[in-house]
Amino acid sequence: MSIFSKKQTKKVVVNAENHGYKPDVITFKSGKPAQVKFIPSDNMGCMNEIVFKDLGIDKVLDGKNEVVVNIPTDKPGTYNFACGMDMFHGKVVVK
Ligand SMILES: [Cu+2]
Repeated sequence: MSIFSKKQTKKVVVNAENHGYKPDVITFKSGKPAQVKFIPSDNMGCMNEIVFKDLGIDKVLDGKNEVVVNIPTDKPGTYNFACGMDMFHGKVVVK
């Protein structure tokens, strides 16, 4: 087992008819690689884009494939994310 197997992975379901992101707050411990997997649903609505403004990330959610976003964990911090229209919100907290 290498240190890389210790990656932290958390899933977020994207559903425009169910208040957006579930869960909408995700926490990670600092110092270990971390990723958020966005899981599409049947009700993507306008949520077909995921934007982490602070990280310069803007990805397409096509409603079919999971989308992985890597989160920097070198220091504690909070990274907000939103749909492309900035209507639905969530945040990733690195503690
Ligand atoms: Cu939207």
